[in-house]
Amino acid sequence: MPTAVEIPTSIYSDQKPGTSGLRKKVAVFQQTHYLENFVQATFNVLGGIQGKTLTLGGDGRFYNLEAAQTIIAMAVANGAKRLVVGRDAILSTPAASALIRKIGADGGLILSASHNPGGEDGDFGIKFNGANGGPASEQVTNAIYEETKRLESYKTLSDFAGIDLSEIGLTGVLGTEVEVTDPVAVYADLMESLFDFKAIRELISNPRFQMRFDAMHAVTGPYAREILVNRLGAAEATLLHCEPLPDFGGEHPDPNLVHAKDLVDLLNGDQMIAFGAASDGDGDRNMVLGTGFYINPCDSLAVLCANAHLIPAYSTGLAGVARSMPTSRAVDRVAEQLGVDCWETPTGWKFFGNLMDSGRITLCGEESFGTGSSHIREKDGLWAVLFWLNLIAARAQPARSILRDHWERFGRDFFSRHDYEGIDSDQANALMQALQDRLEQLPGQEFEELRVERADNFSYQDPVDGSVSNNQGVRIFFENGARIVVRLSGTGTSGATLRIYFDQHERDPAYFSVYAQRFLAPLFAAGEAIMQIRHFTGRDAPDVIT
Ligand code: VG1
Ligand code: CO
Repeated sequence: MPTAVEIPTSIYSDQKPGTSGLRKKVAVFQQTHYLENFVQATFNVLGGIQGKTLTLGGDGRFYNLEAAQTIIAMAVANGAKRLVVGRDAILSTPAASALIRKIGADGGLILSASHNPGGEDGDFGIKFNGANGGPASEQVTNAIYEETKRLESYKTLSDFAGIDLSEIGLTGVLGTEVEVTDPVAVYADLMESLFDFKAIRELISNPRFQMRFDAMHAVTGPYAREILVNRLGAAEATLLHCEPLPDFGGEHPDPNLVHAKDLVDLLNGDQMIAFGAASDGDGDRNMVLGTGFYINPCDSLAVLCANAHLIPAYSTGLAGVARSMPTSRAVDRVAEQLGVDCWETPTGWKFFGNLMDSGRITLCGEESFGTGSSHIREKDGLWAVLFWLNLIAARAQPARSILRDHWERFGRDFFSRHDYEGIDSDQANALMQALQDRLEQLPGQEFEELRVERADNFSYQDPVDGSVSNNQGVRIFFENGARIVVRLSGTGTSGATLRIYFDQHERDPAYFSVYAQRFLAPLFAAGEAIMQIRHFTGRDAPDVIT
């Protein structure tokens, strides 16, 4: 018979959540009390979870199941009323958000390190989402961090053998109902309510329209099978790497040109495949490809906004739109034409939550392969794929010409992000500090024939709760309209990752087909001249270019 017990603990001083939850190496999470401390701190910040309903699930990576059992025991010992857990402790991030909203839960815990590699030597992560289904705000994550530094004990169960998570069902443990649920159904039903499944089914049944979806051995496999194959009639061959593996097959489950190279090569090599897409570890990111080319996420967001009226769920129009600051300004042009507001927020989905809850925006996105809408409070990989399929069906045009038409209308916003991964933190901080020290002197100066117009360090004030987030990245604007943004990643687990974002608008169709890396080369040179990346990091070239 399980009994609730209180276990004295010692604190860890490194439990500060980053851009999206707490992410650490698996071995760090496996330390005694490490996970428990973070979970108890979260419960405490919520004012306890007595009588509350929570969801629980993750992306299926190594340590997912063990962590889930630990959390179940703690939730019971802390007096939760009801705990709804995805079968096998699986819930993609968007599915968790959908489930929280559907059942009116008080929140949920998501076990994921998203696009970070998994496996015993890989990363693990955990984050808390609130009753709106969205990531906890910065104030809440800061409060959790403060609580982890003063915690003295946590509550768990003794004599608890765990719950059988492999079968759907209901178990009472002390006063808590623990329900194991189908991780896919609520999400798949939601998708079916948003899009024209009939039109997509017809498109997919056309033998000339071939597509591939790459789940990268991560969580979206079962979701893609249910939605694309079972509900939309796609052939089994559509699914690539759709068997989830705890180590994601040893790969990096990040849908970009580098890590989803198999899919990119397929779309480049096989002229018969009209559409390709991939998703990340926890299913909230998407990459979309047409035959022989890739759609930059910033462009994807702009296209979705410009065409939203063609989709059943958005046929009455958009309340407004938003993008993270480093995302290109392509969507701003669409918003202007639609006559709706366009908000610019710091990096990370948590900043979109208040805008959606207050009805200010309907669609939003980030350059990091994240797009979504107010149907949930997370970015949503398969949603974006279905949106594109619905558009291709409604416009009876391939992805490529939809994008081309968009550029003809709005001009093309060339965009690229250069990542320097695993650099020494001191070097990265020195680069950022040197840049900030020079910010005021930059306007008027010329670098590689590009003159700086203004430069600043981005701050955001939330229009709903008034909270201010400072130091969200350095922005350098040039007189020709180009922009460079620089910031350090908040999702890595070793060293620092320097992210540099470049964008420039072009109206002349003669340039639309130029390769982005070539078009932006003068801006890259100006960036090097200003930041001296080579000098500070010793690196000659970025590790990842998108
Ligand atoms: C990165 C992306 C950011 C995204 C975050 C979480 O953060 O740049 O846009 O919201 O990952 O995405 P950072 O701090 O490393 O730049 V995911 O798919 O990990 O939930
Ligand atoms: Co993710």
